[in-house]
Amino acid sequence: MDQIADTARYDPAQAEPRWQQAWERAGCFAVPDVPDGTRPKYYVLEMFPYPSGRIHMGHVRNYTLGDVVARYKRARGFAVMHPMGWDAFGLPAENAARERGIHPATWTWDNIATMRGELKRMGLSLEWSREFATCDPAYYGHQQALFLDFLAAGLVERKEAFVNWDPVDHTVLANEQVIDGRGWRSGAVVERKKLSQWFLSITKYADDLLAALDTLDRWPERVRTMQRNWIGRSEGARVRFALASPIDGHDSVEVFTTRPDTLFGMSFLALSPDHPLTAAIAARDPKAAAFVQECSTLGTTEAALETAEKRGHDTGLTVRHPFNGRTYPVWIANFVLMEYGTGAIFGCPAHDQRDLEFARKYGLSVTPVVLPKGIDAAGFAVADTAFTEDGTLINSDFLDGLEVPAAKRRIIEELERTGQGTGVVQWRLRDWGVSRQRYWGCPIPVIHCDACGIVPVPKDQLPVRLPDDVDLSRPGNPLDHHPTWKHVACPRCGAPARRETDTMDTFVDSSWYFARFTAPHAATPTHRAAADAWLPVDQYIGGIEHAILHLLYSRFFTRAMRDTGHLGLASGEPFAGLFTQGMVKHETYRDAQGRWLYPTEVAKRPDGTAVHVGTGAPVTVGAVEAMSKSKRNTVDPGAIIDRYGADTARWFILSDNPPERDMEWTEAGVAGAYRFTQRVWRLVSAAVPTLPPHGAAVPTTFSGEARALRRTTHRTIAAVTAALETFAFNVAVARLYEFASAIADAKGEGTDLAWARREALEALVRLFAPAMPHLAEECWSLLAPGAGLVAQLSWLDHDPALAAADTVTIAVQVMGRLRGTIEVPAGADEATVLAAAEAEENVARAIAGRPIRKRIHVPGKIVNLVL
Ligand code: ANZ
Ligand code: ZN
Repeated sequence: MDQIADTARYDPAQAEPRWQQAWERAGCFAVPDVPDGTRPKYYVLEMFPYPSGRIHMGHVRNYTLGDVVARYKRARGFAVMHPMGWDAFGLPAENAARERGIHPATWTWDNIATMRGELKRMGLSLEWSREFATCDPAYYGHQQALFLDFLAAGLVERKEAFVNWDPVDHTVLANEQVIDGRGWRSGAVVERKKLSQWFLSITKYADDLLAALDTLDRWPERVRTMQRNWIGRSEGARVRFALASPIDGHDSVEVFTTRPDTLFGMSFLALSPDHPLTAAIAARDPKAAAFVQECSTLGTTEAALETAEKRGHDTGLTVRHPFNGRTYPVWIANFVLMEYGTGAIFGCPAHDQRDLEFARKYGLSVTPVVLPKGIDAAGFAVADTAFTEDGTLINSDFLDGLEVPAAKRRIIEELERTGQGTGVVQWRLRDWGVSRQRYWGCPIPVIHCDACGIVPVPKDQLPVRLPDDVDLSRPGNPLDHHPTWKHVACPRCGAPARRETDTMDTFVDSSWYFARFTAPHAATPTHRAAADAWLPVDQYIGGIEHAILHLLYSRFFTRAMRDTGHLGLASGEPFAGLFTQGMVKHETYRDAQGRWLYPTEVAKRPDGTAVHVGTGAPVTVGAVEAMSKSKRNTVDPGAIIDRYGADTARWFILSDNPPERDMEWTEAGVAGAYRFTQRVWRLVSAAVPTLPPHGAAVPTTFSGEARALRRTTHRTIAAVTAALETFAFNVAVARLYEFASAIADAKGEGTDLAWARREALEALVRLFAPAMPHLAEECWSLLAPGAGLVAQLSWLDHDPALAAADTVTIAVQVMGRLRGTIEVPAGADEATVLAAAEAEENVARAIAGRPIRKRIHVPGKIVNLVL
């Protein structure tokens, strides 16, 4: 191959695998489990992927961001932990098994193999020796050990809870398997059914999980707010209402309220369909029973209840108000949850929108008791919007005239004094139900014995492995109807006993993987020295969709692991820094029949219209939306890498927008990024023969052009460094585009400029290396043969003296009109500036020898001469 052709075009397909091997051989990304303390540690982690089949652009964005951080921090002298693994349990594997007859394990491991290959092609600086999949008994066995330790520490409980029950398939459904109140497979109306389930006691840490959010100053405020709301601490009161006539031993109902101040605005009392009193009522009243039955077909989620139409049933019972002596009707209402507060409420329609809708629907009274600021009591009425803000109490006996906070305090005092209620703190956070009646998850390591009750599996019998031979074609829990798996001898008394057949919620798997990564081969769940040295994760990166559950569960797990001796993490916080990336979007396309088309099926024309590549038929270009399989607006990362190389994909994905915002993937954008890789390659390869050798002595003097180029170089180093420190990766990219142009534009000759050009090119390559690591190595090997790998170089520092401006540009006006500009040394005195201004050619012509009456000088900016 001749020399010209060799350097004329950069061929990523040939270069990228070569550099990936070079990094691997040199062990560039390996760190010890227990750091030797010579370098500070930095743990960067992207949320590990679910092995769904292939990687998508969201992965490309996520892992590119993490890789830029990892490579940058490594160059900054940190020992960087950057691992990768697989969140490998979950329902899709079971579905694939049902639909295609592939064993969930086969499906999962095949997908992992494919996706590992794709990730490797991206050139990520990962330490693959730490890789694991959560479906591997070598991982989930340790998870079972953690579960047993939590159980012993009182952090696991068995309680009754409602599940979605499919009465035809005889199976528990996940919320997403309930579609419009029906089972997704059977189509049967789903029932709410009570089952004994395992719960992790996350509520024990509610206080700390809330308070510690204030310390997470490297988390997005938005995420902290979402967590705060989810934990939902509210102060309120429990109020007891006496039933006018007792029924079945019930003589009162307790409600929970956050607005005890509105007690005199009461219009009804409402019970949850699952309330014990409701059951007593339904036992005598078939209409009430029918209503409860109707409610049980709703989903169990709060969201389902929020959106469902508010409905109620009047029981005919009444309760007595604690203070005003009146009685109010007792209803059963579908929007009252049994799991929150006491499962009963008092309704105050004037000040609660839901109560108002309910009252209007059933013709119940609406009495305002809080008056908005500056409004006259006589002119205030509530129509169809409840007034939920603070104000002054009216129509409320001894509360009249008080502001809301004072009224709350006063009524709680009064309730406590008369023994009719108490002030309480209520949490929205529930204990975490982890029981799932599925096969492809981590078995819960306990045994049920008729004599001994619940018996933990002895630790030396872990892992409790999933059986391979399961029948997924039958409905129900495959572990439960497996012929032999569940039948074991009780570890305590030896009598025949049964294994727990529930598996754990897959959120458990992802709640501690980051700790396991620090010593993935340890014989215990963690290796204390490793975990304590590496945790917390310094920078965690992932999607906003995990802002609540995954992060909260992980924060619970690190606390529970700390309290059972698996971690030393005093703060209990797993992730010191969190970054949530935006989505990758793409235009959508449809043909004349309205069918979605893939971008690869569409040719765009210069005027913005589009046609089908095969048929030439017109295509409608639709909105730019998040890439999704259903709209077919996806672009396959593998195809992009085939065509342009990984660096181009990485560079484009960083360039478009700030990483926390959504970005649009466009063909033109990728093509532009690709052209840049070629331009850089040409710039470097054309310059190399003209440059002094790498490491040549600094010339003693520099001409103006060389000085200017050096200034650009050092300013760019400063700017790119600042941008990388703050996740402003698009800014770094923009500065590097400008820098490359500035280098190309410095066309002069001379040894000083050649030296400055080498300095600039070396800086360019090292600055873009975190983003385009392969191209950087290829350029570097040409610029500095034998000088090692860029991946092993330390970061560049800029020279502040060189970066500082040595001249400034000043605008010169005559009688307020701009006549010219002058270049003067930075910090030049006024006399020098004015002399230069008056001597400027155009300015002198405008003055035309006339006397100057006044000279106005704003240093560093402008001179105005008044004639
Ligand atoms: C009377 C009242 C008057 C209320 C008013 C609000 C406004 P947060 O803030 O989320 O804690 N509530 C209590 N238990 C409930 C349950 N199990 N299911 C459905 N709703 C329930 O919500 C507390 C408020 O939600 C409580 O305060 C109660 O309604 C309702 F002007 O009591 B309130
Ligand atoms: Zn026993």
